[in-house]
Amino acid sequence: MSFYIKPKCFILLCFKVYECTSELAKCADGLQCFPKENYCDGSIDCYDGSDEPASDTCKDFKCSSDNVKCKNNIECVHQDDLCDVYDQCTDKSDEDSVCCSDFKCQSGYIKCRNNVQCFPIEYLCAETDTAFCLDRSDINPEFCRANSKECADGEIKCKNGIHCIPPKNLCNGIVDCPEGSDEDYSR
Ligand SMILES: [Ca+2]
Ligand SMILES: [Ca+2]
Ligand SMILES: [Ca+2]
Repeated sequence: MSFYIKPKCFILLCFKVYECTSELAKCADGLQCFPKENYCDGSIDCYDGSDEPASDTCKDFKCSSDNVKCKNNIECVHQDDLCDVYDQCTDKSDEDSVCCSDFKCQSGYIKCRNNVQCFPIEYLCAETDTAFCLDRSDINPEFCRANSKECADGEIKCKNGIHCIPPKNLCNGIVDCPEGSDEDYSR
């Protein structure tokens, strides 16, 4: 008995009977699975393109619970992707500056200084030169200090007034505060 399976045979027999897990849907070719929320999201997931059917079908399609329709009424965009700087809708309506300035960020996100984009609060002055906000306010120390939260119970604020570290990270030989104040012996 041979355990070798010819690729073609494997694809036709095994993939077609392969069930997608609950958060996934089958492409029309019966071979691939794709995340359900990627149906009518404007980018092709299935090799056969069946997750992006003719626009009429997508127009009638109701987005799943965490998703909303783009202005073009064809694509769905996840709520987390609204006002996040990146265009998910091909018509860019998920980043519409008028809608975004009225848009309240969800918990865990804050508005950039431009009041348009939302970004994850942990990105606030994260140790990177790459800004998330188009106005670069998320890496502006003054903006970060104004928006930084109180440290959690038992945590210590870094000298920059922005980041918090647990006490065990103080003088442990590893720089945890971006400006290195946790390893500053003069402190
Ligand atoms: Ca798709
Ligand atoms: Ca977006
Ligand atoms: Ca440290």
